[in-house]
Amino acid sequence: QQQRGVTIWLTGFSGAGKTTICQFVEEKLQAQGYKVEVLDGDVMRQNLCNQLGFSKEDREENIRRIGFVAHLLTKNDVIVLVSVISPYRHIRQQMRQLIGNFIEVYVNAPLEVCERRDVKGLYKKARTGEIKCFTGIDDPYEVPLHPEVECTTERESIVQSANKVLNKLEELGYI
Ligand code: GGZ
Repeated sequence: QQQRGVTIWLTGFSGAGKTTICQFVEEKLQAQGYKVEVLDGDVMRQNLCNQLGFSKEDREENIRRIGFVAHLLTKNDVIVLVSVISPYRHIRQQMRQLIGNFIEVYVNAPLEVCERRDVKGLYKKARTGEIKCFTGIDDPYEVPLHPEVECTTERESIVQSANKVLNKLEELGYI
């Protein structure tokens, strides 16, 4: 049976666990023989989306470009994992309309937890003002209202979070 394309859109704060969940889901799916592609904001900003900053306009442009690639891949029956903060609800909604086969995953960790983890030291820089417009500190994040999946990463393991995503894929008949 032919694989059907779908985009799994992970949204949440920096440090919430989006990338880690993606990597785990990617490995599981690849091991089962599925074609998978990960589009990670941090990586995309080094190539397709270089020159883009973190103003509202630039974030929207970043999401539009990544969403367009996700759309093309989804049309070609790839399972796409998109990992971007994507703080604006209306753009996420636009991407849902564009892509069609769309699963929104809210990677939910309280700001204080992300800040405590501070894997890359970015929150510290945001607090001292070295980085401006940092999501959650001095820039907005609009919480998803009806995500298909919610991962509360401070209370569940990576395996549990990843399984929620995999179960949803199964439930919707993509795997
Ligand atoms: C938020 C920032 C910022 C600001 C740099 N605000 O956790 P990371 O480090 O590795 O990933 C974050 C990434 C955010 O890029 P996205 O493409 O996901 O953002 S958006 O969807 O809003 O376009 C973070 C780092 O870049 N970073 N400056 N000011 N995150």
